[in-house]
Formats: sequence, C-alpha cells, structure tokens
Amino acid sequence: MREGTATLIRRADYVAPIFWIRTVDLCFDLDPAKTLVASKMRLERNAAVPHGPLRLHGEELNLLRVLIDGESVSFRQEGHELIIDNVPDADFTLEIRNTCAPEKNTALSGLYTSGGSFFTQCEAEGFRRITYFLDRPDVMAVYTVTLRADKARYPVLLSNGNLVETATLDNGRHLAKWHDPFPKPSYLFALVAGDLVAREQRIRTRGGKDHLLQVYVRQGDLEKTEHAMNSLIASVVWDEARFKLPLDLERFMVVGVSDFNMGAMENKGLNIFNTSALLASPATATDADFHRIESIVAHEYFHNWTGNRVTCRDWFQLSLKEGLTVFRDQEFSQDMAATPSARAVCRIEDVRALRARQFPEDAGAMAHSVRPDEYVEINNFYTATVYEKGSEVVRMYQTLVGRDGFAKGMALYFERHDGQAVTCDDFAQAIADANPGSALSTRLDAFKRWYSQAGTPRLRARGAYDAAAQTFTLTLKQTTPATPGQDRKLPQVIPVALGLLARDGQALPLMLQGEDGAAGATETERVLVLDQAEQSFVFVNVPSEPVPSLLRGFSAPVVLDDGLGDAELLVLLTHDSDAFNRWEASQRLALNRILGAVRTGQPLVLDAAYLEAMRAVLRHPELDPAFKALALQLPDEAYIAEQLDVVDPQAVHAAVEAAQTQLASALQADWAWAYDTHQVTAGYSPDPVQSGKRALVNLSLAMLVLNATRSGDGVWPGRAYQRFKDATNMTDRMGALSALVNAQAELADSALARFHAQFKGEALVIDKWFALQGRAAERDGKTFARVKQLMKHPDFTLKNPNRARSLIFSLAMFNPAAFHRADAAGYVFWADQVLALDAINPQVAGRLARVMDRWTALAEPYRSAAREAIARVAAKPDLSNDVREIVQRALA
Ligand code: 0A1
Ligand code: ZN
Repeated sequence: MREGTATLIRRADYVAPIFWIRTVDLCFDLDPAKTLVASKMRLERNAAVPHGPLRLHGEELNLLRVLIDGESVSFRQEGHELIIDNVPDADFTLEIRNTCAPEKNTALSGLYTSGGSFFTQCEAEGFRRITYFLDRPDVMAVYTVTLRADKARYPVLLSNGNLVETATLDNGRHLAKWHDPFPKPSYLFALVAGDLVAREQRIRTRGGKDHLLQVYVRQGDLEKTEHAMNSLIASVVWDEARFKLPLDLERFMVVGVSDFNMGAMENKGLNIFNTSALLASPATATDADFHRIESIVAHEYFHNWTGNRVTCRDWFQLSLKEGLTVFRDQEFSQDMAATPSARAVCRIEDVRALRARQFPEDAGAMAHSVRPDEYVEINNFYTATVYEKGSEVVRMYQTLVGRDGFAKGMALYFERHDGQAVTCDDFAQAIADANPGSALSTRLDAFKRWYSQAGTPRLRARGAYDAAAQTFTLTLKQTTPATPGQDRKLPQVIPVALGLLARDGQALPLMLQGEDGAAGATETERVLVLDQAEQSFVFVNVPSEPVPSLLRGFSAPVVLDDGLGDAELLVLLTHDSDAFNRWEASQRLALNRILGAVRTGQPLVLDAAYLEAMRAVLRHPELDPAFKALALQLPDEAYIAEQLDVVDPQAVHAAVEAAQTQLASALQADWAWAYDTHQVTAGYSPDPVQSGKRALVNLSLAMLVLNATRSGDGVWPGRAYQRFKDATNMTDRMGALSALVNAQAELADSALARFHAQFKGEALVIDKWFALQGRAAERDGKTFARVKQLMKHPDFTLKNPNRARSLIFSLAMFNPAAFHRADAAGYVFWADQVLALDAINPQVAGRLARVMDRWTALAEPYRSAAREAIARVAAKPDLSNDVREIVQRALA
C-alpha cells in the first residue's frame, strides 16, 4: 500500500487478462506468526489478447520460490507485481511458495487472526495479500484448498465448497481438504480455522435437494445464532419462490468474527460475518439489530446468484452485484414484513437511509456515478451510491417493466451469463431484451445515464387546474446539478408513480388526454415516465382541483419540489393511500418549519396547525404504531443540512432541539397516552407488530423524559430509570437509557454505569454503550467532552473496527452538533483519529475521512477550520491510498 505509487485506475482502460487461471491448489500451513502458502495453478494464455509477460499481484508477502512446469524460472518483482517474462505458449503449471504474517495483519484484508482464530477477507483485493495471483474478478478458477494446523487450537478448518478429506498429522496437527466445484474469482475465496462451534440445520428445498446449513461462532455465542439461522432458511425459501434461484451447494456455511471491516462477506459457500451482523438474543440485541441481521444474512445469501454465479468483470461494475443484491434484500425484507403497513415502514426506512447517506455523498467531494469511471483505491467505492442508489436503479427497472417483466429479465440474465464475469450493460440489456416494447426497452440508452451521471436529479412539478375544461396539467422539469468532473448532465429517465386526490381525500381517476376510455379511467395510481428535460401531462375528467401525490413509494431517487403548501400536505398526510407519501408529508411539514427558522435566524415556534396534525397522527385509531413513530420523528439533521446552500450545523441543531422540545411539551398528554397504551405484554419477538409498538413507546418515553427534565419534574425520569432496570429485552432497555442520556437527566450517569457493569462481558453490547454516548444529544459541549474521556476507557481500542466505529464514528458521523464546534476541537479530534487509524487499518480510516466530504457547504468558522484539518491529514507523507484519495478529493 504505502510503498506503491497511487495510480488512478480508469474504467475505459479495461483490458482482458493475458492469462486465465483455470485451477488452483492451495496448501496452507497455518501459523499466526508465519503462515506458509503453497499454490499450484494451471494457466492458459488468453488467445483473444496480444502476448505479454505474466504479471501477478502480491502485497506484504515473502516469496520463497517460483516454478513453471516443475522448473525454476527467472522473475522480477516491481512494486506490488511479480513479473515472469518467459512463459510457455501452451498451458502450463505455475507453482509458488510464500509466507505471510496473519497476526500482524491489522488491516483485516487478506489472512488475519481474530480472537485466536484465522479468517480471510479477500474482497476487493485481499487475495494478493495471501499469495501471488491474478487478483481480478474476471479470472475465475476452480479451487482445491488444503488446510493444516494445530488440532487443539484450530479444531475447525473451513474453506469454500465441499469437504473432501480430513486427516490427523504428526505433532498434534491435522488437515482438511476442500474442493469448490464452481469456478470463482479470487475475491470469493475464504478460509476459517479456529475453535468454533456450529448451529446446524438440514433443509430440503422445493427441488427436493437436501442441504446442510451451518452457523459457526465462538463457544458461548451459540444461543445467539437462532435468528440468523431462521433468516438464512427464510432467504433460501424466498429466493426460490420469488426468482426461482435455488441453493446450489450441499453445504452452506456462515461464520462470525468480531474483527471485521464491513457487515459481512459473500464468499462462495462460506459467508463471513461481522458478529454485529450475526448474533442476536432479546437480552443483547435491539429490534433494529434483529432487522439488520435478517437483511444482511439475506443479502449475503442472495449474492450466491447475484455476484457469485454471475460476477463482475471489473470493480467499476461493483453495483452490478451490490445494487442488485441490495434491491433483492430490500424486497425480501418487505415480503417478510407481510402487512402493507409494515412493508411501507421498510420502504420509509430505506429511503431515509438513502437520503441521509447517499444524497450528501452525491452532493459532496466524493460524488461518483453508480458505475464509477475512475478510482485510486477500490475500497473507497463501497459506497451508498454503489449500494443504495444502485438498488434504486434496479428498482426503477422493475417499476418500468413490472414485477413479472423484471422476473423474466432476471431469468434471461442468468440464462445468458451464468458462470461469467459481466458488466452493468449486460444486465440492462437482459432486462430490456426480456421486455421488448416496454417503457424501458424503448429508452434503454437514456435509462443507462443512471449508471454514468453522478448527482441527485431535481424534479420540479407544478400543476394547473382548468375548472372549465376539467383538466389538470402536470408539468415536470428535471435538472441534475454539476458534480466533480461532470459539468453538464443529460435528462434521465424518471418513473413518477402518482395519484391525484380531491381535497376531501378521495382518489381521482387518472386518464390522460388522448387515451380512449379504458386506460386510466378507473386507475387511481399510475406511472408517468419523464425522459425529457421538461414534459407536460394533461389529465382529463378531473372533477375538482386535485392535490397531486407524486413519486409514490419514492419511485425514483430524486429530490422532488412539488410546490405544495401546508394545506395540501395536510390532505396527503390525512388521506393519501400511499403510506410513503403520508410519511413524506409529515416530514415536509416539519422540514419547512425547521428550514424557515434556520434561514431566517428566528427562534422556531411550532404553530397549532402542525401540532394538531401531529397529535392526530399520534392518536389515529388505525395507523400502525411503527408508522406513527416514523411520522413523528423529526428529519435527520444530515438531511436538513442537505436542503441548505450554506450549513451552520449548530443552527440546524438548535432548530431541531426547539422543535423536539415543543413537540414534547405540547403533546405531553398524548405521549403519556401512547406510552401507556402500546406496551407489549407478550413474550419478546422482533416481529413488525411488537417492534412497532416498542418504537412508539420508546419515542414517547424520550419525549416525556425530555419534557420532564426541562421542567424539573422527576416523575418520568424516575419511571424511565425503573423501566431501564426492569427491562426484559435490549430494545426497551436501550430506549429507556437513551431517553435519560439524551435528556441529560440526572439519573443518566448511574444508568450508564449500571449498564456497563451488567454487560461487561458482551462486546457487542459494550459497543452500544459507547455508541449511545457518542450520539447523545449535545448540550454545552458535554457530549464531546465525554467522548474524549471515553477514548481513554480501558474497554476502548482503535484496533477493533466495531469499537472504533462505536465511539468515533458515532460522534463524527451521527452527531453533527457535537462534532462541528466553533472552536474546531471536533475537527482536530477527527484528524488525529484518521491518522491514528490509518496506521492500523486504512479501510476504516478511509471511512472516517469521508466525514468531511461536505465541508465546502459549511458556514464559517466551520469551513476554514475543516479545511485546515483536512490539509493537516493530507500533508502526512505516508498516508494510505485509502485516506489520501479521500482527502485529496476533498481539497480538489
Ligand atoms: N461484498 C460485501 C461487502 C464487503 C466489501 C468489502 C469488504 O472488505 C473490504 C468486506 C465486505 C457485501 O456487499 O456484503
Ligand atoms: Zn453485497
């Protein structure tokens, strides 16, 4: 990393490999200090490209020998390449021996140790830190892997595929040999060796095949794997039912590891998970954790087809597998949610996350398209754009060709490309070809701009009602702001799902001018496709002036300006049949008020109309508690900041705090009612009904404690403390604890101390303890001071990514008011931590560096102080590529 020069890799420069590696036999003698790797590969020239030397990737390796067809050959090492100039024309065998040092590998890429066991992480370019190889996704080989290790310390030896041999060796060692029949790119290779135990489940799938599912964890964690196993079984069933994609392996293994850079990894047949994305019990995990685990287990499982059976030609195509797989896991979660209302809650949560993370990314220094054009460090491109916006792009295909049409397109994609490494264009073509004449196929080239243009399109919608003609003309205009390196944008294809509501809330028919009676006459929802910079649509037979409900279900990842005022938003909030737009109306009502206060610099005073509307939502006899909790929650500060050209994070925070306080006091009796009437009495289950009630109870409690603390009343804080102590599940316990901490109630400190004492053996719970304090609502600099103090806590370490994230990222990413300080101390802290982390784990450091993406939008004095901090990081001579790319882009 450091000794190599940072080169810019461009998508346009792609060339196919000069050699293919068809098979590889790997032999590992596992030792934490020095592991010996012997690799024997069968290579073949790629006849389609001109000859050249063989160049293998290798990093942080100690090379012992190189043989071709059993004879030693001369080679060169240049930077991170091993170059062999003279290789036979025909197929040949290449043998390489090298060592690596797993216990020194704090970057957690390649082969490393964690808690005394061995794990690998090879995506994107970690395999080259294990042995020399053509470490690129378009080189796919059949792997046979032999693992040798001390039997007492490493009784479990796992790799991809099927176990074909085990044996006991001398000196207390043993051996396991694995064979994976599916050719795969090196990034999907995995091995695990350690003292682990497994939960096992045998299943018979629809096709009548038997499979063994295993979840491996450390002794003592077994009872926390039930939910993951259930999620895995549900994922297998769902993929077979929805997309006819069966499990293609006899044995499917999942392993948990507590040191991991990301959530999880889809290695073929051997998924490796961050324990935070795998382990759950009611006592240690919240409803949100259960939900997240279900979706990540599903995500990794779904990669078995979208990513593994069909993989990416190069890393620019990352969204081919990630956008598609996120879309699949989102669809799965919605289907698991079962009721329409619970489905809507899933969608709202996904869109909230997109707006809080991807919209700022699309507007900042790191803005890039879903299929980027260039990168220095690919690890920096596992982004919200590639994942979440990528998923929205896939969702638009489905919107344009329909659910069945999309399923047909997926079938054609696998028919054409199973076993291949392909591009986003190949995917687009398959969906279009399976749906000739569809709204997609007729605009495919324009649609593909979603892959090439960065930035979030602005969609402006204005309606004009002609009472005499009974027509409603809807004019849609789109523009996409310039982003780094892309000044001019072309119109995109934007599916706009919509309905029209009468003022009394009734849904109106949607017939367009020129349509004969049938189409649209009775429909109350339809999809318009905007593919020009500006287009008008004329609806006929509209009996009264309608309120348009646009972009239903968030049908495209755009910023909508519909010009609706309070009166119209209230109609939507009360009557829209689309739950997403009902929620959206609640957020817009709050957003308008908060932005008004921030822009004018006036203190925020919530009006009676707004408060009454919120009371009506809270007291509504039919709305789902989960929906109520979302509608009554104020917009994220990050999302609010995105609406402003110049951001003063303290002003945003002050307005949100004021809104929160007023909502808490004006609705005090209603919160108390909600708290009392939504208690869950049944045994714990993370299902949507129970978790929805808990969400509303926790929000109510937070409001009640906030209000009481402000007015010096001790009753609700006392109740919260009692609830915290008596809680029988982590959701209730954390809810009560965060209510106390966020209100800075007097009881907060003793609750925190008690929590720590109670859970000191549970790393994932201690992470929560740090995170809660890092995210605590800021007042008088107390949260920031506490975080600095906690950095010295004996449980804190930068070496474990979960722990580092729990405290530092909580502050810097999720607590703008505590982080953006007029005295610049937040930025100084950020720079110090980026540099400290970079020496340990560049990927994690790179993530933290991203916090400053939007610094140019900051008001003074934040802006200058932020620039100074970024410049200080950039000036460090031996930065990793990861951090250097981020800070250089920020300063460009
Ligand atoms: N492909 C995984 C995410 C992942 C990416 C990179 C990693 O290490 C650098 C680890 C995991 C997924 O989408 O789940
Ligand atoms: Zn993924």
